[in-house]
Amino acid sequence: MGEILHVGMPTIADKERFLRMASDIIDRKWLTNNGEYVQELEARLCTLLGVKHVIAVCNATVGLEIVLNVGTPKKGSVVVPDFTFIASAHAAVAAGHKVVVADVHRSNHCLDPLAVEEVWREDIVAILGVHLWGNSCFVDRLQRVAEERQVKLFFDAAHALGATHNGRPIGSFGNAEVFSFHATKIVNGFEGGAISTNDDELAQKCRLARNFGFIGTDKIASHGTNGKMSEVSAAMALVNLDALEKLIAINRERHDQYSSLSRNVRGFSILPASDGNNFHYCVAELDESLFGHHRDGLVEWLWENDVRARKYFYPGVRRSPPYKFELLARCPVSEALCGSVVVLPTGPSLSPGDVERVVGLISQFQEGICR
Ligand code: T4K
Repeated sequence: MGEILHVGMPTIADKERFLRMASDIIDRKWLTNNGEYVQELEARLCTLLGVKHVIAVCNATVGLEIVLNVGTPKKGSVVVPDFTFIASAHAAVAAGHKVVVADVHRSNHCLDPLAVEEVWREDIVAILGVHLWGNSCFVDRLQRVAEERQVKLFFDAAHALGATHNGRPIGSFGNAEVFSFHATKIVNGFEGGAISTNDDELAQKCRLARNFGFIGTDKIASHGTNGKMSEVSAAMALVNLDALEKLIAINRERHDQYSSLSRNVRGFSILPASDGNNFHYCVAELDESLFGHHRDGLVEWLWENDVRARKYFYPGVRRSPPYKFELLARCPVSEALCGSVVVLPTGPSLSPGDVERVVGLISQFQEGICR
């Protein structure tokens, strides 16, 4: 037994600096609603992502809800991948749309443009690609589908801060992209998110929607919600943003170590990260016929040994009760992944010895010397 290892243990890159910033916030008595740190974070992200506008929000789910609401010309259906965190679908519904699920591609677990074509129907108003695990989507092909069908294209980039596609930062593609600063993400702001876009009009609509539709103190220009980011979240995100490159480098080392050690485990392989990945997630696929055991048994064994591996994103969108109306949708790749993926603890809180321990436990389980 050792320390409990989690997927998504929060990183706090510089506690002292964060505490000084928290103290400033208290002294300034400006706690939320477009405060100084929120504005600084937005400016820093504009530079990092190479976009004209960043709108910081309270979390990615609300960020997605805002862009899917104000960024589509009318209500209709939004295509989402079946294999994603449920927030991608929930946001579409919260924005007043219906959900149409499409399958993902084996190579990167991201929305498959061919599957999008297969499920096409007249009422679709937007496609929501998800850069799952920091793997960039098939951006160009999705863009082509969106242009041909004259619908909007958005990206859920909750996993992808610091990742690139063909050398260009994720954040600048489609009509808008949305990041997460949840505690478990590569840049943690306790909670938080950001919308990035080059579209001036959309940016303005998102800013209004983030703050109930208020212009100034009394005038309500549009419908809106409370999507504001607090100053304390922005301060934490700023502190961690400074460590982004270092975090990617450490994640990459852990990823390489998992990949090389797992080569000795039959039927258990680490999903190769796409070019430009931030390596924040370490995702394994288990082939039951070669591994000799079901995925769930392995996850149980790891938990018994204080390794909190996860079955993300089981059971998939269409097998989650609110979306069962989509059960007839054919998603064979997602279906297989829901039964075979294991997400492993990684990040700076793990030592190389911890990675050895995790892979050692997986080997022990396979060899049946676990009970
Ligand atoms: N799109 C995608 C593709 C996403 O993955 C997500 C969120 C979103 C959109 C929406 O983003 P946000 O609205 O959250 O900004 C989590 C998170 O709540 C969620 O943010 C994340 N994706 C999803 C993948 O995981 P849980 O319930 O599985 O994780 P949770 O909170 O139990 O944390 C995982 C482990 O991390 C814990 O077992 C222990 C450790 N942990 C967690 C927290 C919160 C800590 O050590 N300290 C902590 O403070 O949902």
